[in-house]
Order: sequence, then C-alpha cells, then structure tokens
Amino acid sequence: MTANLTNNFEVFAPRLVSQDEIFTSGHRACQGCGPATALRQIGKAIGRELIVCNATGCMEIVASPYPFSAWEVPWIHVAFENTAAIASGVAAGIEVLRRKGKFYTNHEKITVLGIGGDGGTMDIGLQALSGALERGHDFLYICYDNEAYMNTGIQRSSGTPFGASTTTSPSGKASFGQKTNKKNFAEICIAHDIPYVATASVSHPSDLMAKVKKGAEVKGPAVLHVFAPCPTGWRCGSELTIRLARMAVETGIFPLYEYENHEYRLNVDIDELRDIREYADCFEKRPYMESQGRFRHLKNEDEILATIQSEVRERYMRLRAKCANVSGGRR
Ligand SMILES: Cc1ncc(C[n+]2csc(CCOP(=O)(O)OP(=O)(O)O)c2C)c(N)n1
Ligand code: SF4
Repeated sequence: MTANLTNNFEVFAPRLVSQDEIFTSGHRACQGCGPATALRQIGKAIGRELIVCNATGCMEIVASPYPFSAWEVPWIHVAFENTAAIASGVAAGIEVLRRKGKFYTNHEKITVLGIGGDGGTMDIGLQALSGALERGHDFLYICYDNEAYMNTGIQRSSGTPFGASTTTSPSGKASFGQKTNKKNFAEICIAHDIPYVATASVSHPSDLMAKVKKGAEVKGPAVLHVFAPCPTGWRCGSELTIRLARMAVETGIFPLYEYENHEYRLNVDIDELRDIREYADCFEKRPYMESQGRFRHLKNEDEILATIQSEVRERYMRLRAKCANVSGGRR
C-alpha cells in the first residue's frame, strides 16, 4: 500500500497537496533550508487568503531582497520584538472593517499569520506574543525553530539545545557548548490556555499542514512550534534536513503533539524511543548527534550524552502522561 503510493507519487501527491505555491522559488535560502521548506508547506496549507507578518530573521531576509518578494500574498516586514503585536493589529483591523461593512472581499476568512524564528519568538518577541495571546486576537503564530539566531551568524538562542556549539556558546577547552536546556515554547503558549497549540516538523508534512489548517480555522489565537533544521547552523549535509527532523521526532527530542479543547494529544506516539546515539539505517551509520557538527565535540563525552538522553526520555514520558490519547492504555 505504502509502496504503491510512493511509486506513483506524481499521480497521488497533487491530489493530497495543493500545487499552488504561496512561498515561491527564487528566494535566497541555503540549500536544504528547513525553515524555507516549512514556509512552503505552510503556504500550501493556508492558501491565498492570507496576510503574513514576518519578523526579522533568515526567512524574512531571504524572501525579500528588494524589489522582489517570494510571497505571493500581502506580506509585512516587522521588527524582531513586535511580530505578534502587529499581527494582533492586523486581525483587529480586519474585525473593525468587517463590522463597519468596509472590508471588501468575497472571502469569509482571511488568515493573519505571524512568523518568527526561535530567537525572534522565544527570546525577543515573547512579551508581545504573550500579550496578544492573552488578549485573544484571531491569528495564527508560527515559530520556525532552527535552534539558533542563524541569520546573524549562528548565535545561541533559548531554543538552542543543551550541548550545542554555537558562536556564542562555543565548545572548547573551557566549555562543552550550550549550558542550558531548550526553552519549552509550546508549554509557555499552552499556559495561556488558548484554543490551539501544536508542535510540528518539516519531516511530517501532512501532520504539519493539517495543524496549520486547524490553527488558521480556529477562532482566536493559535500557535504552532515547527521544528526546522538548518544545515548551515547545524553544520550538517543539506541532504540531511528531513532525516534529522524525523530523527528528532523518533528520539523524543521533538515530540509531535497538540493542545486543543484543554486536552493534550500525541500525534506520533512512540513506544520505543530511538537512542540519540543510535546508528540509524537511513544515516549511513551516522546517529542524530554525530551527524551534526554542532554536537560533534560530544562524541566521547559519555556523561554529557547520557544526561541529554535521560532528559529527553523523562520529558517525553511527562508529556505522554498528559496526553488523553495515551493515558489509561488508549491509543
Ligand atoms: C531588536 C533586534 N536585535 C537584533 C537584530 C539583528 N538580527 C537580525 S536577524 C537576527 C537573528 C534572528 O534569529 P531567529 O529569530 O532565530 O531567526 P533565524 O535567523 O534563525 O531564521 C538578529 C539578531 C534585529 N534585527 N533586531
Ligand atoms: S542559515 Fe539556515 S535557516 Fe538561514 S537560510 Fe540558511 S539554512 Fe535556512
């Protein structure tokens, strides 16, 4: 069944996924860029009834070399810190114009989309986002997470994982790299008790697109945290983007789940998590950590790797316990 679908991919894929490109080719992203892949999937999921508010960061820069734009929809460049504030303003403006009968469009729904990287979201834009979520504006916010400030030279962010070497958390004689754990962004959003929060990954496009659609359709604020590897900053082959993203899900490093109607649901439930040091077939004998230059210095650091491994497993088990579809033996 699966084999057939794969063999006839060209026949089936157009029926499953829109062929319309909202985030078009010709942008300046690096080869194998995870965030650019995410934007392409997001554009396909929402369609053209869309207004994009895009924070500074790689995805803003590569898509807007003046006088060009890779976006085929209205797009606003916003500063790092106020993406969610501007998206709130756009959403509120649409509401007021509709009320006054001055919003001239045949479309029932226009999605207002805020986009920021992990630096622009988890660090600098968090205050504006928290305010917007608390006020309950009708918009979708998507954080594409490449786990560092990539655009300005691979500096650590609060989304950078423990042990990763970046230009501001360099590994060397004095340090093993990033000393803090990745901020749990989805949980921060869930704490606002908004209608919809989900994690997604470029390695699971159908899941990602279904969540984008849900987030766009929900009334009120919705947030998506999207895992998107960056070959340049992770110092890995550009052909590994999707494999690494999948591996992050299968190891429990980045679990896929959603929070809806006050309930957690695991979308990919894994009984046997892969080991972060495991040699997976698809890696031609290269495990998750070793495939990335940012972790390569940990190769013989058994203690640090064991700490990372147990932290990943513990966090996954805590999440699993919260999920309605796995507690009490239900799957
Ligand atoms: C307030 C402010 N500080 C610093 C900068 C410089 N700056 C531009 S892009 C960027 C990195 C963005 O990182 P992230 O949000 O993680 O997105 P990425 O580049 O990884 O896509 C920085 C620091 C800025 N534009 N505004
Ligand atoms: S540096 Fe990373 S996130 Fe930025 S365009 Fe290149 S691959 Fe994409």
